[in-house]
Amino acid sequence: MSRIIYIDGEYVNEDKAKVSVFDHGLLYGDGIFEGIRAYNGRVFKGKEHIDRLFCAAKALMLEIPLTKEEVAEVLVETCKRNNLTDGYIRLVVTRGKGDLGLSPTKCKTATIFCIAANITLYPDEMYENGMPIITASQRRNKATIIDPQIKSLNYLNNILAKIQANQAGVLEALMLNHDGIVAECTGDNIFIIKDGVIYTPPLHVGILDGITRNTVMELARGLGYEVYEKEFTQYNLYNADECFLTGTAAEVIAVTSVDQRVIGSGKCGSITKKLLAAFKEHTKLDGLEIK
Ligand code: PXG
Repeated sequence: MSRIIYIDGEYVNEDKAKVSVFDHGLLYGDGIFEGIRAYNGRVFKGKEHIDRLFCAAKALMLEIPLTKEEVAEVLVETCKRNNLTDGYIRLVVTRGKGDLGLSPTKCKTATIFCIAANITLYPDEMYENGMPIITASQRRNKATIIDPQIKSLNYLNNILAKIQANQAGVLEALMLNHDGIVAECTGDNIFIIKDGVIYTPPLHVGILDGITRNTVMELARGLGYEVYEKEFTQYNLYNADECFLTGTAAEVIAVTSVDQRVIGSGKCGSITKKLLAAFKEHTKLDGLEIK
């Protein structure tokens, strides 16, 4: 079945959804995106994703040709037209069609498109048993150069780390920041648990302000756990009792070894299991209704 794609004000068949070779999103990675989930007929954390998109646009002086309300409508309508109640939505805004040359002055209007489809990052078995990861030698972008809070179309930093994961035979890589402090993974935020207390790196380390990260912190506090945004090192990670990753695509997944050091019992830990269950439950309730 051909998908229906939203592009620049129209809903068209997948084969008609085309972007110009002069689009600066393609030529220079000049654009931003959001990866969003739909669960149970709702666009999960739709408002939060739209807010983050507009913040990134502001930082890049990129004018989104729709209001936040109109973007919300596009998310819902794209799901509806694809009969999707559970799935993955990719929303992309580029600087638009210009000409050759870096300057965006020739790009009259931004290109905006939305795909509603599916995504499977990791096998089901890993959600039960956890996954091994490695540390990439590639460091996360420094916030003073390209702020990782901007979810831009330039993911080369993360892709280089992902290549290292693939080469090591694992599915995800940990990225340290410029100073060697644990930052995040290529497409997920990281948490550790030690003596019943939950820690995740603070934003100033240079990470994406993950929407799943914020949701899990709230859920964990609601369950009575102490949660701290605190810097930690690989040493702290290797010696943690539990470790897990969060992301829209990854959801919540336990990490059972890092650089061949077994984390805790080597199984998905009991607190991680509770958070996984709480997250799953929460996804059924939250978000913009697809109707
Ligand atoms: N860090 C980075 C660098 C990300 O790209 C997250 C953390 C998690 O943020 P959210 O808001 O989703 O909880 C992301 C988001 C993929 C893929 O194909 C990954 C993301 C988005 C889209 C696709 O792996 N990660």
